[in-house]
Amino acid sequence: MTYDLPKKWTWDTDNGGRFANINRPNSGFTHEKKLPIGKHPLQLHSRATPNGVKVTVMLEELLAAGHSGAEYDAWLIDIQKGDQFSSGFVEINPNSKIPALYDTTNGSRVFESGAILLYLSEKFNAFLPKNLTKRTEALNWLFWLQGSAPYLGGGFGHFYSYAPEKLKYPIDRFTMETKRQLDVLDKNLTNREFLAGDEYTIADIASAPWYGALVQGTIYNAAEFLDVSSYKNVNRWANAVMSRPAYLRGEIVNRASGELSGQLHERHGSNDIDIKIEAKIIPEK
Ligand SMILES: N[C@@H](CCC(=O)N[C@@H](CS)C(=O)NCC(=O)O)C(=O)O
Repeated sequence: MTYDLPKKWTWDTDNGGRFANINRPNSGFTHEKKLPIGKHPLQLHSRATPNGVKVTVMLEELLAAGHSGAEYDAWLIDIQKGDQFSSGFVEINPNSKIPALYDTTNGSRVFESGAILLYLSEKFNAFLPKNLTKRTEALNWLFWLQGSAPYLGGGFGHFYSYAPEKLKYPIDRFTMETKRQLDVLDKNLTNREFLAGDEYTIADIASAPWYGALVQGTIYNAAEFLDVSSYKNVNRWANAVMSRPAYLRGEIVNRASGELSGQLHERHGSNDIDIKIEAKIIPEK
């Protein structure tokens, strides 16, 4: 199918795509609504998509490492309903995308998941090496992830899973790029336990919900199509990172889809997650 380009593009509000109801060609808030504020130092407004999971895993890792200042309230932003366009959310993220964080201890707003991971690692001095060369290697992979994942999610995932029609050109283009990225990761992990070396860092926390979930078949249902089992090192790394207790805790926070019993819309204390874990309702990996 070809597209007869008009001279000037106009917004077709009824393009049939899965996100047609929330996509718009402009920014800013659509309705007045303040964000709630809970009792903990950190207020997270998010949803358990791969970008959201990065942050809840980081917060659970910090708590597991004894940083009690990382206690947080996690509020659900229902992006399908347009919660990201409230005046309160736009105040902390003018880009209207989850995740966004508000730090009540100093009034900082933090948006962009990579910036949130960096902010938290600097605030708590954790999951980022102090040595400049090692720190830079971790940041190399963090920035690599932030630049690469949109080709996986917005490119491959969108055209393979969500677009109203299966179109060969974009699927081939983004499949090629996704496989190239998996190969980059696989080669990097040949002689390394983690992405930046022998230390677990925010680069791993950022990447597992995307490329780890991809090879484990939990996003886009594309394991066979992409032949994910051939990326042996990525599989080994994903299994190690994604079986960490903090990962298993973080990945259910702000979850509002899938099995009803596995959903945890809001988190206001560790007990909210404990109950889910004890009931063993987190799906087996
Ligand atoms: N670069 C951003 C991407 C965030 C993003 O794309 N969030 C998606 C969910 S994964 C979202 O909020 N979508 C809602 C929308 O597009 O209106 C980040 O890393 O934080």
